[in-house]
Amino acid sequence: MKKSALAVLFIIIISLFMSCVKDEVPEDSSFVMGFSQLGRESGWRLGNTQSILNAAEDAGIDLIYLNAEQEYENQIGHIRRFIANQVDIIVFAPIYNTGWDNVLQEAYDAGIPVVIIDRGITVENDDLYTAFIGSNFEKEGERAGDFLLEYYQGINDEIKVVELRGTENSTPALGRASGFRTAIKTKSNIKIVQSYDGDFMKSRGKEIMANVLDSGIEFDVIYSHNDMMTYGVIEALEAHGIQPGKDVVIVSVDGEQKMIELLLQGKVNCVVECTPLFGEKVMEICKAIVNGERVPKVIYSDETLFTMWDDLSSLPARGY
Ligand code: GYE
Repeated sequence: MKKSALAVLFIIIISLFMSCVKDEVPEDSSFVMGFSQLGRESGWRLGNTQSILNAAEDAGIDLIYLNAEQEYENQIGHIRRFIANQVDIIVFAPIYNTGWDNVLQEAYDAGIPVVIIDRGITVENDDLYTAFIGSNFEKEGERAGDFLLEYYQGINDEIKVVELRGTENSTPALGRASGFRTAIKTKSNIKIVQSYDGDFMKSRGKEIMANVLDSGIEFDVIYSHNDMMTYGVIEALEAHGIQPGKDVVIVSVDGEQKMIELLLQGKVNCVVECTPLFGEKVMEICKAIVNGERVPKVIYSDETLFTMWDDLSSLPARGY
């Protein structure tokens, strides 16, 4: 081969190599963060992803973002890929509570710190992750229950609650179920008569509500673990000529903009806030970890409750 042809070939190979490297490890990096998001199942989730992407960009952190599309196996694969790429830190929102010990041991052995965001995990050795940033789901469940205690104050008839739970074995579903039970235990006439796995999906919310109505089960309250399922519940109730928020008391969790509007319209009675907008916090904590600083193990977001009794006229746009 001629020398000039060889030179051209060399340049092509080098530029191909550079473009591959660029995909995985962006230039000018302060440090590289691998981020595995669990899915796109809700407005909450989209808001959370955007918050992380924006905050990483603002902080000048090089982010490798992967989405698991609701598959646990995908998330395991993401973490292994981040380890192989030797990222500086791994951030992930785990779809389930359990099943992470082995892969996190691999990250630990590779010396890569891991920050858990949004949903928590249970591992045998808590040293396998450095910090958790997200919500206190137990408290959210308690707030939902406390609202009912107030709403039914002085009423001693039996109050029948139908519960729609989030994804099985996810910490928001576990905490929102258990916190709620803790709160309503203090008033013996409020009872959960049915509880269903709605997987945090609008379609499941609608389907479950339609089945409940067809079955003729009596109920006074719907407690739904997230806004998406609640949208489905509302559609099914309205299709049956039942007025949500009036004929049936509705309690939802998340506080998406659309849900606050339904609260203002009187179609929902109470919305427990769960904020997805903690991207800046994640970047701040990850920077500190990469710089070798000590950080708190658990960092909860500040959250509140919106009810039919509140004046929400000056509530700022929710941003999700
Ligand atoms: O409530 C729900 C989303 O993990 C807290 O996941 C999050 C939950 C949120 O699908 O809408």
